[in-house]
Amino acid sequence: MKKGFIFDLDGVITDTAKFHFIAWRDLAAEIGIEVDLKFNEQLKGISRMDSLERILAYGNRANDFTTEEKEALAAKKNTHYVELLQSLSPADLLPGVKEFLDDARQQNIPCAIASASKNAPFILKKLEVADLFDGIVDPATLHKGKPDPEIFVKAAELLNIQPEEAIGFEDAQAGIDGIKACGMFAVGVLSDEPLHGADLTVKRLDELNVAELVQL
Ligand code: B16
Ligand code: MG
Repeated sequence: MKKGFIFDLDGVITDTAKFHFIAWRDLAAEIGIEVDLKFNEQLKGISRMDSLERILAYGNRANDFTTEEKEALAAKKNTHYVELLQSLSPADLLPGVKEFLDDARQQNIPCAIASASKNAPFILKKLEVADLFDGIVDPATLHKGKPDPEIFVKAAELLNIQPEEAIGFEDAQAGIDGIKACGMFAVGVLSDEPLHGADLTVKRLDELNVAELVQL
């Protein structure tokens, strides 16, 4: 029996990648770097500072900024990103998410968020689903990002269960790798790319039946 569900945020609960893209694209343009949607794929699931480092490397500017300057660039991107998030509403939940979370709640299956985003609590509030989660891992407490399993282990701890007792939902390969690395059952969601190692792949969460899933 599985005892809890652990969700990635961007790409599983809602699609914030489009807002990240606008904010990074504009920031990069200010320092003479052009990024496109294809490059943006590489930033999915990657932390804010690691995303900036990837953009600087892509524009051959990896050594052009001090740590303070990089922190200021990341902060500027985040201010713009948070402005864009103001328009989020429950209509921005991905299809089937609300139904699935409501089913889990009805069946007393606790849910947690394992997202690299420091904006996760704000995003969940805007989507009006914050009450449906029993825990959110604070990414500021992590030593390593995905594909390290740390974030998923911490999410299981928040639910007072073992990783093997949880089911993890992810749209990115790094996330699936992290889920599998701690012995969790992995559900791959919505990805255009094949997700290697996922135990199950679905397009929408309501393709799944909560009662059947917990029997796995
Ligand atoms: P923030 P996830 C990730 O969310 C995004 O996919 C990634 O593009 C972003 O850089 C990261 O969160 C950090 O977000 O700047 O808001 O702290 O897929 O892990 O839910
Ligand atoms: Mg994601």
